[in-house]
Amino acid sequence: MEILIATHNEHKKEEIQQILPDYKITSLRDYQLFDEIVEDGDSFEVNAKIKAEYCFQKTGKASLGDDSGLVVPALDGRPGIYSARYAGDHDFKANIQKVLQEMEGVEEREAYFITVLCLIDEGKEEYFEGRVYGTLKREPSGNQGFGYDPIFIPKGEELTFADMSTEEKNKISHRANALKKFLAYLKK
Ligand code: ITT
Repeated sequence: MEILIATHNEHKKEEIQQILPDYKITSLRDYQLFDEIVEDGDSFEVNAKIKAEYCFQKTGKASLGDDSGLVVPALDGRPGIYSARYAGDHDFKANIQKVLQEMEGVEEREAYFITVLCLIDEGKEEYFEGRVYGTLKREPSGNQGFGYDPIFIPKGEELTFADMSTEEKNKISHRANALKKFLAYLKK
């Protein structure tokens, strides 16, 4: 069975494919859809829905939007829904530097990643949320993964997500936790 992910982010597509090996995971690129989707919602839910709706309207296929981000309570929840463009548009290094600068001298280093998935199909709109809690390292470490992975150490671990193999990250990540709920829904 195919699951169409409303994303331009190939890292996400690869992670989702690894987490759901029994499904054929496709993305916007596979449908030659290169428009920028304007994610101007004020929550992860709204943005996930915007992506899924765009995809469903264009293809008529059951579409899954993934809106994710890093939430830092000591920064009043930032970067949050602004994670992709916090300092520069998908400039992972600049975004990490901005978070580290804002966290200078801050002792409370708890943070979490969140993924909200929105499934849109004929007459259907469903949401699935996953989180992973952890702490922020003081300098980046590792070169696996993407985004803020080099500064995020999941609870109970010593390595950052970027120090881990994709397989290890995918066992415990926010995205994996949301996809588990999605799978349970599919199997209902
Ligand atoms: P699409 O909208 O096309 O799916 P995107 O990268 O813009 O791709 P988001 O709007 O969900 O996706 O933005 C998420 C940003 O949050 C992303 O660019 C990363 O900086 C960060 N992020 C999301 N998931 C992450 C993960 O698993 N590890 C590290 N950073 C992540």
